[in-house]
Formats: sequence, structure tokens, C-alpha cells
Amino acid sequence: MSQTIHVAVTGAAGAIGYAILPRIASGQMFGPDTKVALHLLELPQAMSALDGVVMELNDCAFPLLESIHTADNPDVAFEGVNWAILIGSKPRTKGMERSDLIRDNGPIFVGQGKALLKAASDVRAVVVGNPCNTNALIAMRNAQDIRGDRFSAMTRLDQNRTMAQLATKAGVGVSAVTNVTIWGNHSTTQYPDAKNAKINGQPVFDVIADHEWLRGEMISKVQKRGAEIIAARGSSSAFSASNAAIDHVRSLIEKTPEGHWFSAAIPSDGSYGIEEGLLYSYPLTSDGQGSWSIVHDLPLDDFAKEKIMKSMAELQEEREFVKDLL
Ligand code: NAX
Repeated sequence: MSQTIHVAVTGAAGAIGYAILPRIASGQMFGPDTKVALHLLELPQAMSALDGVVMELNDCAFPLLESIHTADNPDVAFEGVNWAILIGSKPRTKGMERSDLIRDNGPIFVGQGKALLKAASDVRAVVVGNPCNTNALIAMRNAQDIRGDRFSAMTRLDQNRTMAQLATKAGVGVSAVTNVTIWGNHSTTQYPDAKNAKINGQPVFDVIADHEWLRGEMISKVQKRGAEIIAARGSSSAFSASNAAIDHVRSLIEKTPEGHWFSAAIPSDGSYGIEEGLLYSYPLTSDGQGSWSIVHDLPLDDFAKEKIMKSMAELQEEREFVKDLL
């Protein structure tokens, strides 16, 4: 065991932060042979809560946890980090328009993009804080010297939600479900693609006879799952989001099994007619060496094409709201 990975987590005293930190520190993100040094960023008013989180992390006596650094300044927190999990941002409150949320949270990612550029020469950034696709675009554009393919935004929770829906409907375990793609934005315009997904290696549409459900309720259930959880729990998804962030990073660093893929939002290269440069969720494979590629030539019918274009249009609109931040 030689390597130590330096991982920044922003919003570290928040709900997702609280759920993800013990999992990173226990080796679930980078594996059982990799030590981790945590760099935790919070707002000044949350530093005292963060102190409590640090005490708990220490009290776990995780063998892989080499050190913990805390800061309320991104330039300090990001010093020398290899991965930055950008969670910290304001959640949407009741009655708030999406455009207001974008305007509120966008500036956070201007500062953090610039800080990454200054403080970290070998970094990969994963944006979880919403609206995560556009926040990732802002961070990437403010860190122009860091290669674009080092930025991604998380749609893995949507992928996992789709897998769970399909498994339940088919009456199989969730591990039987593979090749689920989330296309587009982490929002209600995303397209969870069951048409190209498989259950026990068979096309989902051959296994699940209720095609009306697959094209209707299944899609809207996934699109609105976040709101359904808020309504039931009174607060937004936390441990499922942290679990998805672990899955996201693991999928990026591990070689993807032959014939499989996973979903994450990355800068579009124009594939599938999506405007180049938008942070758009695609089916991806990883070579296990730090590079990932878009899976090409998946068949898309008119229903799918209409949906993936609608999500692109929403991302273009979001980009318009923040054009002064890019
Ligand atoms: P919380 O409000 O519990 O925690 C957010 C934390 O971020 C707070 O402790 C706050 O002090 C901190 N923070 C705010 N601005 C910061 C800044 N500039 N620098 C550092 N820290 C900052 O929210 P939580 O439930 O943890 O959610 C965090 C974000 O994840 C929200 O934007 C939420 O919408 C988003 N989500 C994204 C998901 C996804 O699938 N991509 C799913 C879950 C979640 O909705």
C-alpha cells in the first residue's frame, strides 16, 4: 500500500457530505489498497459543524485515512488534490425557480474552478451540487488550463434509480440490470433509456411486456424521484446521492467490463448531435487508466431523439442564464 489520494469534498458538513465521508475514508471510493487524505471545504459559518464531523471521522479509526485538512477557502482546500467532489451548494427551496437556483449557485463554481486551477495540477472534478451539469460547465470554463475531460457531473443517482425501477418491475435482483443510459441533464428533462438497457443480457423491452410503462411511468418516476423523496422525507436524497458519487468515481477509475457502460455527464464532443462543450450525460466506458469514452452508435428511435434534444435545449438555456460566469 503506497499510494495516497488527496480528495477534496466541498459541503463536507452537509447531508451528502456526512454520508459520503466515512465511505471515502474507509476505502469504498478508491479501494482497499489506497490511502486517502481528506481536504474538506465548508462555509465559515459551518466550520464548527465540520469540526464535529472531523471528530467522528477520527473516532472511526479508519486504517486508510491518512490525514484530514479543513478550510473555508477553496484555494487552501484544493492544494494538491487529485480528486475534487464538489457537493457544496444551496439546495432549491420551495417556490424557487430553476433559473434563480442557477444564478445563486453558479458563482460558487467560478471561484472553485479558479481555485482548482491554482491549487491542483493533477485533478479530476466531479460536480454533485445542483444544477450539476451547468455548475460543472462553469467550473470547467473557469479552469481553462485543466483538460475538459477531467470534469464530470453526476447522473449516476438517476442511473441507479432507473436500474431499481426496472429490476422491481421485472421481479429480478438489481444486479441483473445493465447498460442503463441517462441522457442529458440531471433534471426532469433527462431521458432514462430503457430501450438500450438489458436484464440478464436480454433487451429490457423483451423482458418487460408493459411497454407503455417503460415509455411513460418509468421515465417520469425517475425524472421526479428527487421530488418524491423530498415529499416523503422532508429533505433531499442524501445517502443514495453519496452512494451514487462513490459509484460514479469507481466507474471512472475501473476498467468497464466488456459490453457494459455507465452514465455520467461529460463535455460533449458533438456525439449524437449534442452541441459540443455542453456537460451532457452519455453512456461511457472507462479504460481503467484514467480515460473514458462515449459509447457510439446506440440506436435511438424518434421518441428517444426528441427527448435527448429537449434535454440539450434545457442545458443551452441554463448556459444562457450564466453566460457572464463562463
Ligand atoms: P446540505 O444543505 O445538507 O449541505 C450543503 C452544504 O454545502 C452545507 O453544509 C453548506 O454549508 C455547504 N456549502 C454551501 N456553499 C458552499 C461553498 N461555496 N463552499 C463550500 N461549502 C458550501 O445539502 P445536501 O443535501 O448535502 O446537497 C448538496 C447538493 O447536492 C445540493 O445542491 C443538492 O441539490 C445536490 N444534489 C445533487 C444530486 C445529484 O444527483 N447530482 C442528488 C442529491 C442532491 O439533490
